[in-house]
Amino acid sequence: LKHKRLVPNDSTGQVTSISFGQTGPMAVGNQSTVAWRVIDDVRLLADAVQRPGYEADPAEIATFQRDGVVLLRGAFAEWVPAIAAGFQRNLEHPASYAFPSESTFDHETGRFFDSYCNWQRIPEYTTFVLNSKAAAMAAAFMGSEIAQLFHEHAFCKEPGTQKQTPWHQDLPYYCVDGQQTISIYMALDPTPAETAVRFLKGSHRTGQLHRPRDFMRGNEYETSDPTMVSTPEITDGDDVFAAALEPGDTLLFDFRTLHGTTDAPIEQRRRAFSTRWLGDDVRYVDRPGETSPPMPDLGLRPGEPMRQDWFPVLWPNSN
Ligand SMILES: O=C(O)CCC(=O)C(=O)O
Repeated sequence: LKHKRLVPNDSTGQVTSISFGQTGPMAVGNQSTVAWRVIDDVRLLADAVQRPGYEADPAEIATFQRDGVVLLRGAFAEWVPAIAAGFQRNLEHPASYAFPSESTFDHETGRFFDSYCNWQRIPEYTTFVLNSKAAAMAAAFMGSEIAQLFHEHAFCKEPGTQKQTPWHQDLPYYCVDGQQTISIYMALDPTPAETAVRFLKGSHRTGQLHRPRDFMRGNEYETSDPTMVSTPEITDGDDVFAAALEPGDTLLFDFRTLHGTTDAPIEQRRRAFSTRWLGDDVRYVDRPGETSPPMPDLGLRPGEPMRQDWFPVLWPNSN
């Protein structure tokens, strides 16, 4: 199968053009463009800035812990224009940012784009992670002393797209393991419930990890991890959470919560911006297959905490 792919054009691994080619079985989002790390030691920057606290509603925390997902209406409404402006550059110049991925084939309509690990390259994202209440919110909902930033991830489906986001958990794609994890996913556009990301309630508590899936084809990654199982088909009878979203509405979900979408056509551009957070019990894990992102130079042994010079602890404030 042919699809759009980013091709490094010289020995630096920098990508300046999108061309077409045959690809292997892996996801297309992990090809080398620019380096995702720009700052040698992010602790210095993190320590220079204070972040606000967050008074979480105990009932909302209980919902998150029980269902693996909770919706906070309007939680980040004031951030929408800035984050959307930052994302626009990423959409227009994918190869200038890290891990861009096009998940629609040429014969399909619309565009399903995502890109991640750009918080050091997009000043609006830098400002959000360093200054917003997201870090304190993440710690409160995870029931964790700390909130350590893993990365951010932005998604866009353009009008005409009918590509389903395959049902998946995020944890099996990542080189981390733990029970205290959270994604803070902010809608940037009005989104009807039919096309919004939806969640299988309670799926974070089954103890099962499901094999990662390629967003373009929907097929499972080839992985030798014998403990992972296939993703079940989610049907109307399942206990699914789905809601229409307005810009700034925010879904909090555990890395283990199964989520995906229908293939209902997108009528209005639908963008979302997610930050991914690690709590007290999260540790590095060696996954047999490819991880998102691949981090061959991370230099950690299984069981070690993620390094704070790459992944800043943003809650609590350091002083
Ligand atoms: O917005 C979507 O369709 C997918 C979002 C997603 O998979 C995620 O944030 O992990």
